Amino acid sequence: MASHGVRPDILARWKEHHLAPLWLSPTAHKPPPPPQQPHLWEWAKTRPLLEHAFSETSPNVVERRVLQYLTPYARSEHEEYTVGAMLCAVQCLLPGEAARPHRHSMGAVRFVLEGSGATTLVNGKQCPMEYGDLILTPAWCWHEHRHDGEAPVLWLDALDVPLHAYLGTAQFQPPPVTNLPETAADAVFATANFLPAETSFTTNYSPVFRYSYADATQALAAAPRAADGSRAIRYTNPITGAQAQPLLDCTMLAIEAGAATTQRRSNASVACVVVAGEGTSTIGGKTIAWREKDFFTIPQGNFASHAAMSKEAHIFMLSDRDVMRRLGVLSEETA
Ligand code: 1HN
Repeated sequence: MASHGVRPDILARWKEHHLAPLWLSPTAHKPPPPPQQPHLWEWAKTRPLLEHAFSETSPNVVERRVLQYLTPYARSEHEEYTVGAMLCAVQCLLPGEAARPHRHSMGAVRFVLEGSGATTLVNGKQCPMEYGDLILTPAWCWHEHRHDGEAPVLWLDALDVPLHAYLGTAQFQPPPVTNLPETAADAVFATANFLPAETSFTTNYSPVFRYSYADATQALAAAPRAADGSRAIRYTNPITGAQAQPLLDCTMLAIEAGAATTQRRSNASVACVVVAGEGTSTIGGKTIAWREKDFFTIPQGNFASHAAMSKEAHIFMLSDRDVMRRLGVLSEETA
């Protein structure tokens, strides 16, 4: 009775006509599978591997010199994602190089990991890229990268690519640049946190494109402590108060030396970059040790808690919780 009484020839005929009995579905009316395990990409191992991409190609040839952080849990090699609804990657730009302007329906954020002197232009507005800075390139904004510095610049890219892939809404436009917003008030203050009082906004994206690490550090120090003693800030759109980049919620967590955060769990997934310090995270019963620039995932459904060792640790976190929230299915709990 392997097929619950259905004769093999009937099953075969159903299959031929693209029909399948729900009672043989591996998922329907069954408990969900256990959560995916976290995955850690240690910078010490990743960094030398990125070096090969420097010599292997250039942005002139391949649009962007990007190595993707791909989940070990993909069901096929065509399924490209890092965790949940996010695709994360490392992009490299060498001194003198430029990556031409383009735009796409996917929203992206950049988080600088190494090097100095590169600039991302978002709708023509210059955003300097220094360690720990967050640069937004909202959906359909033209963006290009330039580097006039002395040493390679590397940054984390995070995009809502997997969601667009699922929805069939992924679109890409190469140059020439068209419909660039002209001296629009939305972009004038792209690199500041202050806006003229009379500014009126016609865009639905953040008028701030660059959030410096210096500003984030200051905001963290001023943020109230949670019950577990940690501090956290959310990168926000100053006009709406909502998260800075729709679908990619960005926060920074500060944990004092020797302290640990309370265990939390969500049906959203999180991608983490260690910006400062070293410590451990216990995620779904697995403990990983991390240090500066390491990258790790907290797949949905796992309890996670983070502990800092010798000095205050800063962890930059990206979450797809806004996707769940907008759909009315977000669930979060503290142990
Ligand atoms: C992309 O357009 C960029 O513009 C970076 O810098 C990473 C990963 C997947 C798809 C498009 C960029 C990307 C990407």
